[in-house]
Amino acid sequence: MSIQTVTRRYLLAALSTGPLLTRAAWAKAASGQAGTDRTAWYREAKFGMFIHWGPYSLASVEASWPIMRPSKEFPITEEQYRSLPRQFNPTKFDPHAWIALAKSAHQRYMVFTTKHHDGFCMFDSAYTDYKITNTPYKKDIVAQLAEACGRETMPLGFYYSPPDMNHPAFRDTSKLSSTNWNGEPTRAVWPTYLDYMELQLRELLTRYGDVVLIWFDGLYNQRKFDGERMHRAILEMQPPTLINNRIGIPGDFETPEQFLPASIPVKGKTLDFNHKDTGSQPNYVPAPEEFRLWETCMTINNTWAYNKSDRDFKSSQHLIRTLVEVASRGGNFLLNVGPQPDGTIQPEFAERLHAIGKWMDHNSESIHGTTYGPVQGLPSVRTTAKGRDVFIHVFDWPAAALELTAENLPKFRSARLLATGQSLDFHQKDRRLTLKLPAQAPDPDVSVIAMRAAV
Ligand code: H79
Repeated sequence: MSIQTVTRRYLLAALSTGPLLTRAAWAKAASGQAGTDRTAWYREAKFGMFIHWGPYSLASVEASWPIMRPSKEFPITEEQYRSLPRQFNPTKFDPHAWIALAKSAHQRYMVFTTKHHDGFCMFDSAYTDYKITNTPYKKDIVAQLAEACGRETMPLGFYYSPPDMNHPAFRDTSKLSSTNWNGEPTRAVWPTYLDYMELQLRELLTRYGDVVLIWFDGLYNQRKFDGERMHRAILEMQPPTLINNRIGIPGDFETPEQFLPASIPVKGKTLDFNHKDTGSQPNYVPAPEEFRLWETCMTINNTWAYNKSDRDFKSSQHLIRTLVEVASRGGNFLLNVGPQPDGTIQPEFAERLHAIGKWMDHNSESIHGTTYGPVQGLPSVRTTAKGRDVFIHVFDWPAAALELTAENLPKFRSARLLATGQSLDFHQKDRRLTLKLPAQAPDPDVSVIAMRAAV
């Protein structure tokens, strides 16, 4: 199909979309003043499942990067990579099994790769042939996942990559992706690529029920994607949809990738994908209006896509502590799985999610619905807070007593071990809290003490 034909199709489809939201109505929705706080559910959820899955999963190579940055690490030619959809037939794909696994870990939302940088669509887009319905599998994966999530009340968000190696208006596709993977926005056809993006976003936001968030990706020169226009299109379709910060303009939340910010992110200070340092002190506790919402996304091993030779799994304890660590600084934790080519999730991932779930069975109260706690920057102790409760997470259990000194601790009325309900003796003098503890840590991974403030 020529670019001209494609363009005409875009224009026809664009004309048939619904009424436009006025810019003022959009701005209001975007700034969270449309009534309730759009981010309320997300702040409550805290813990989500990221899913990277596509034909690349067949080859045990990372998603898209093997053709954008060929290297010894990614041993596949662009031609081989591009032939993978012809073999993609995940007969064991069962969205209910994914949801059951997420629920067992107490994860409260999912984010799925509808299109990675390679441009392959896991949904039946009308605007490309490079898509799931043209594989031996034939069925729309996104539709099945969305249907199952709708039935089982699992909030679903869509990862959508602005960079697109397959689209001839994004880059000259007669060349290798490695030569022009950052796109060619100076070519005359570039606007047709932006049309394509907008139309696909409209498909994703009109066909698959509620889309709780759009997760854009790609880290370089994102201004070229006209983020304002894409935000407007998304919020016209679904005003509550949250949008991350990777399309060149600020979003609803920041997205540190594979790391945690060293302190609580605050407005007006640098925080981008490679800045661990947020510009504030490790023990700084911002006022609520200073806080910037954020989400760390992280892999369980070292790869986003399924890779049979990546055996470098983080331990369950490490993952539980990371979840606690993220929550203690007010963030969300989006933990990735890369399903196998057949659609199932490998046992090493499932085991770890089950282990997190076992910890959450007893301790989720200290995570869900909480925000950063009043004590920051201490070794081996992390706090979260919710209403009148402060949750003290202890990594290294002290011999007999736990002493905390902090400026802003409220006067407490009671203390109990969250996992067992056992009350603990404590006293407070000036800024110091002393808790008497049992000899044994109630939990080898993280023990939680729930403190209730006296009003
Ligand atoms: O989808 C996952 C990654 O593919 C994507 N974001 C997550 C969620 C991502 N896009 N850009 N980046 C990650 C950062 C880029 C890292 C790079 Fe590299 C370092 C690109 C080139 C050098 C990693 C290492 C990829 C190729 C070599």
